[in-house]
Amino acid sequence: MKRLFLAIAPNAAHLAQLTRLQASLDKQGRLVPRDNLHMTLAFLGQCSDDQQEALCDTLDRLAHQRRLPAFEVTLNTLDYWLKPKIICLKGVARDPRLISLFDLCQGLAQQLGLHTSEHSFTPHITLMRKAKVLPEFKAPSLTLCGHALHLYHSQSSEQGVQYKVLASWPLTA
Ligand code: 2AM
Repeated sequence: MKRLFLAIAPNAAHLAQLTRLQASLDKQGRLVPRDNLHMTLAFLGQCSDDQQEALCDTLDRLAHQRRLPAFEVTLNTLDYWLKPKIICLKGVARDPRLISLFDLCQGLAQQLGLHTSEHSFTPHITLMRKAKVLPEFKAPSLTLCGHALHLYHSQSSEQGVQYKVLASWPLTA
């Protein structure tokens, strides 16, 4: 079994902005390493090899049929989420293509009997974990263009959590 999730990776320019933003956060928490910054579309939880294969086959087919839409989303608000104790940069899913991609990922997770989100979708990138308080400054605005969907394997090691990309699919403009 593998702990998997589907997500979008920020490009180099966005990573630079996000790490600058992280540097200005109070050090009361654990910063997410640069290589781990991502925007989750579906946390799938523990997946068997069969579930992973079925998921990848379906996404291969949908990508081939150009049914995975590219999208834009603006993340411009810093928030502190009390329950997971994270600080994230969040936005609102206004682009219908992003909403349909989120619905599609959640639908696939449901069909395969995997974890699905119990919350409405708030696009966000987690910047800090085990955070204590929300910093009081205005966040920069960052507009992400989703051009590829990645399947990540989340692996815990002594060095911390590592995310490995197992497969990627192009999103069609
Ligand atoms: P996050 O995007 O809010 O940080 C990989 O672990 C990703 O899946 C993380 O980015 C995390 O959310 C999300 N995730 C981890 N555990 C989760 C859970 N139990 N429910 C929902 N999402 C989870």
